[in-house]
Amino acid sequence: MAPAASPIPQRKIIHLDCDCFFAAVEMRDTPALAGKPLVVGGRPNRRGVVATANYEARQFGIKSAMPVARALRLCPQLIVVPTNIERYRKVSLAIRDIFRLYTDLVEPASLDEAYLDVTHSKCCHGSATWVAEAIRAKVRTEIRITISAGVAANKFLAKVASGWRKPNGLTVISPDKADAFIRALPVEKIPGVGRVTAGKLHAFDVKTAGDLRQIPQARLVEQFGRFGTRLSELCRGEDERPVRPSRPLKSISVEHTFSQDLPDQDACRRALPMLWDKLTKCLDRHHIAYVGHTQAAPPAAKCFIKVRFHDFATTTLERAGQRLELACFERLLEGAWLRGQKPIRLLGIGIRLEAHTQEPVSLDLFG
Ligand code: TTP
Ligand code: MG
Repeated sequence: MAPAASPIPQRKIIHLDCDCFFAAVEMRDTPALAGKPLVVGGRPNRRGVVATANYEARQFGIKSAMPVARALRLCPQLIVVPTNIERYRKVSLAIRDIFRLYTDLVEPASLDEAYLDVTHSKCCHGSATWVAEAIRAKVRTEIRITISAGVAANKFLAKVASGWRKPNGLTVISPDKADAFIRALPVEKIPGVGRVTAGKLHAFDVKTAGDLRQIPQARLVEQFGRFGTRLSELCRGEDERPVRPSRPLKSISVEHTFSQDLPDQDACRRALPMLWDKLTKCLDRHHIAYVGHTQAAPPAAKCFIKVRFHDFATTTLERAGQRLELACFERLLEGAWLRGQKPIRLLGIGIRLEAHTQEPVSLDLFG
């Protein structure tokens, strides 16, 4: 019998965004700057613009993309620090390393922000809120800057949530609160709605996402083109975009160490369905097709088995061009068993994701 596809669980997405990122790095590295209004950006006499302003400078109305000369008029005591992008890049990589301690599914969205999918993460007892808090604490102590986070069931809501209590805030939009939250959301808080779009919407007397729901989609498309369709989805809280990891996974595998060694090949064969069940759950999570999961024939895969004998001798056997199904691992088991023919303490099965197969199985992951 073909294995049934597992039901898709409610997703747990975290969006993280550093507070006044470039300025935060500058204040960290030069503590005398902390607490004073500061912008990072081009020089005023060269028509430079503000890359970012710290929160003290924002109180004067200073914002990103504002000419530095104007910022100085708003706040004459403003400190202007030139941009040091290489330094920010290094800090950004160190922060991403922290994110990856909690999940492989990290999609950086810019130098200072990323989406994480922790739906299946076992960290922090499976609580996305606790993962977000753990990451925020680790960034604070190890990187010594603050990062705000939003937790929700999709990327759109998680992003809105991360901006909700900035700086140094955490906002969780639980599924039961999402609808009420969105209804009351001012349209200008919807990512992609800038001043011009907000102005047009206000002219229709549309102030919140709830108001936006009253406008027929066709009307929104007429006004805003493709973005109209998106607006119609977002105001209902719909956003199916997956978190696409930037770092390609090399393999997906599962393994199990048995409390008692498996004595022979038959015992190992009986253990394989349990491992296959675990593996298919991982494949589902990464949108990788396998036999019995989809109508269409899945692409050929490079499958492997790992066997650790009771004396810790370990062997791996792999074969490319395989139909991804339980029987493929049964065949691999025969070959791997013959290499030792002694009791087995650990079995693992998996697939490699390098583009060795005619059609890379990782296609769905990054396509
Ligand atoms: P943002 O995350 O948009 O802003 P921020 O981190 O400075 O402040 P916030 O607390 O509101 O998140 O952008 C990240 C960095 O990208 C920012 O520190 C500087 C840079 N940037 C520019 O260079 N130009 C811009 O117009 C913007 C918006 C950001
Ligand atoms: Mg930021």
